[in-house]
Amino acid sequence: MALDAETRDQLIDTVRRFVAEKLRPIEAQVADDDAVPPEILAEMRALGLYGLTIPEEYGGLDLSMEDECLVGIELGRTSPAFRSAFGTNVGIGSQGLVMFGTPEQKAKWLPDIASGELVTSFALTEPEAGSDSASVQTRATRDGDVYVLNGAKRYITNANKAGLFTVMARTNPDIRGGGGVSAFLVPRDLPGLSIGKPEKKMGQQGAHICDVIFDNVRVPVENRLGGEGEGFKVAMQVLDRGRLHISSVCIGVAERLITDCVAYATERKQFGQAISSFQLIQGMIADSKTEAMAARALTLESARKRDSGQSVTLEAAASKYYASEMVGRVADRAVQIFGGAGYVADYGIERLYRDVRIFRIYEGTSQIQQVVIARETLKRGG
Ligand code: COS
Repeated sequence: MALDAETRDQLIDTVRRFVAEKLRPIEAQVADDDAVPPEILAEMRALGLYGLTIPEEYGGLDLSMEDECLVGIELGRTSPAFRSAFGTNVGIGSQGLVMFGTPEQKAKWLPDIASGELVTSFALTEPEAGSDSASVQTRATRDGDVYVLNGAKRYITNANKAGLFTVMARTNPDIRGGGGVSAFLVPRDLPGLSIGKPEKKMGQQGAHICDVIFDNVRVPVENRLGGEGEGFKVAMQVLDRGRLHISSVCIGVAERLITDCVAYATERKQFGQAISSFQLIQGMIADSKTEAMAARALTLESARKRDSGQSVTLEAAASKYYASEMVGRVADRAVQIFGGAGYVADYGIERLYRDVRIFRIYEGTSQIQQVVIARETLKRGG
């Protein structure tokens, strides 16, 4: 549901101030500690950030895709690790339940997801099923009124904090592709479910990814999300939405970096003048600005299309492809404009340069987005 313009503007203003006043000052500390302080997580819960996309009847704000992207852009103006703390509740960890859950499933879990009491994770990727996500090998074998889950998931965001996982597992081993896969809502406390240690990563310290291991985990039949064999399509539709959300964060980071570049280039003097007066510096700023504007236009247009009820598989892939590649170029130019200062830790530019690298990989690599864009374009005849 779309907020009225005034409420939407108030929300965006509140998030912008929270980012500027509370999050930006502690970016470096969060990266050093590899943890977001508990009092900041509590403030995020109080602001309603965990429930941005959860329907109002379950305590969320029920943002439209466009409004979610506008908030995502604001959240992008700081270290992406902050957004990640509630990103799975807003996106891939909750949206399968929101889109395909039964009324009973929704009533049981969505209120706690919206409030942030319950953190959710999306468990699709496996050691042998990354881009080829239809080939998941985690098995779910029916045994009376339970499914018995066995297997391992990899690089699962927020797994170490999650109380509920949306797990894609193979219910029919005779069907090799997505048609043999079903989705399940799996509470963390079921016996046999264990979590690996957080991986050491290139960037986004403070956000964690871990393995999730299932050893004869008995999941009640009523926890299946959608019908048997529908799990892959659940995952793909969740990702259509998630890819637009990630695009918006890429835009926010790019806009922040451009602002930082302008401030630095205006103040930094070489050859007796501010480096912003040099046309070669201006050229980099112009390229970054133009590309960030293009990504914003593409993503918001795609979000509005989704809000009007249309399929956005192509548009979400195109937005994610363009916005994630764009922010990589913008971050690279930012390091160049800052020069030596861009390479040392104090200025935070090298940290954002590392942080944005994952955007070209998770929720589908750029190459997978190209595959999706090409397939959809061929299907549509142009
Ligand atoms: N919405 C609804 N249905 C979809 C869909 C979408 N966005 N994408 C695919 N499907 C359906 C297809 O229509 C097809 O249905 P039928 O069997 O009824 O025809 C089925 O799902 C299988 O689709 P497809 O044949 O395209 O599957 P592929 O195995 O070729 O793989 C890609 C599709 C590569 C696009 C998919 O595996 C993918 O997105 N991979 C990347 C996964 C990813 O993002 N991982 C990150 C992990 S989450 S952080």
